[in-house]
Amino acid sequence: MSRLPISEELIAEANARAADALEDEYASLGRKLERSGIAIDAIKDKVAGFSVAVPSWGAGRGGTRFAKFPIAGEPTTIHEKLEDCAVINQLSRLTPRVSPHFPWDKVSDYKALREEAASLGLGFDAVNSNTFQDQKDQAHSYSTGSLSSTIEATRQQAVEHNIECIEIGKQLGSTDLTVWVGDGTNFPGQQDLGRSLDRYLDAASQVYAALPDDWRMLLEHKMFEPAFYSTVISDWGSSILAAQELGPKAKCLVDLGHHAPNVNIEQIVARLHRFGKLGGFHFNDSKYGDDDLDSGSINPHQLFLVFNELVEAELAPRDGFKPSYMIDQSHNVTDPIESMLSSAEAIGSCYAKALLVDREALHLAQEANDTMMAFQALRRAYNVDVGPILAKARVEAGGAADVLGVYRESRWRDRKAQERKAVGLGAGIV
Ligand SMILES: [Mn+2]
Repeated sequence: MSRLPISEELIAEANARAADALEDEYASLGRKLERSGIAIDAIKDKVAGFSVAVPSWGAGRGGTRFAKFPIAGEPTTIHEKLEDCAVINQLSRLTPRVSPHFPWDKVSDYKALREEAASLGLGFDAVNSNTFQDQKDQAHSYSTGSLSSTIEATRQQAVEHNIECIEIGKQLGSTDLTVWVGDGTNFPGQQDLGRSLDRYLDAASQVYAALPDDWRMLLEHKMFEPAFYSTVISDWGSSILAAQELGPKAKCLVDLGHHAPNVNIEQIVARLHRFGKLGGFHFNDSKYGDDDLDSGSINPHQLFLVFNELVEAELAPRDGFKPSYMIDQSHNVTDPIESMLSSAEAIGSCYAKALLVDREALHLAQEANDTMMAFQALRRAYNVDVGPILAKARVEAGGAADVLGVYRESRWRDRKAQERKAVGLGAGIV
């Protein structure tokens, strides 16, 4: 039985107040797009079919490496996190899946957890393993590495943890295992750069061997942090080489914030797709070397250019192109629900804008080396305010025209502050 968290009457009343303005703006945009030969309803239907997963850990207030500042009513258990994720999806209708992280989200009964999620209108996305921090009562420390550790027993422990994540994921209905390791070094000479990769590949192949036929292993690279001199899977080059060596079920996952500053990430997307290795995407934004700001908050144009490549990939799929999209952010100064509502809107908007690109005009200009017209084909789409398309798709699916307005009106966080136990002043999770 469905038990969606926000009152449906509240949403309906707010949508009724916004209906005239939305119809007017949607009709006006429809006429504008019609003049370019674009049917607005077709774009709206594509947007309605688009979704991005939210991470269970994103529902809580994150932190920097130094501290976190909890807010009243923050979720502390996977059950409370699911409730908050259900709010995001109920209002936005863009985030129907949650990506869990183990052992953070461990429970005794995963069948029950799957049913609980389903009753909130949610499913589960990729499962994430965690070998970048030690857990209580853990036999071997990951302080000097996990899948690439020089210590065989530590590598074995990391392999077994990943296989346990697959077993949990099978019960939750997941079909992807995302593997990011914090393995790396802080000093030149600390580890042999070649042999550490050998050890990683050997251990990762044992995880790969445990994948069910319909599963994928998504390798997430990160240039630095927590290791600051070298990381084992540092860039898309290391990632695709590892994925190619592991086999067809191994794909690369691109996190927008895990590159050197100013790297051309849209080109990486195109490259990985060219070789059938683009498996997933983590959305966030960054200004310096960070990777946790809200999607589209700093550089929405880059997000659009990434989606331009993803839409190109959709139109020319290779090797069963089925990217797993997830928001991966840390919310330090906002209500996490509000950040993810805003981020889902930013991500959906860039997808919609990429759909508006006149591909024929773009490709013709590219072939003719007409640089300005090729650029203008992108610029025209980027400049369109697609807000009414997203709002219309949301409202038709039962979501809210004004997601943040209805969320605030619901007083969800205030109400949860009365019910939930307070969060401690823990260390930050990056
Ligand atoms: Mn990530």
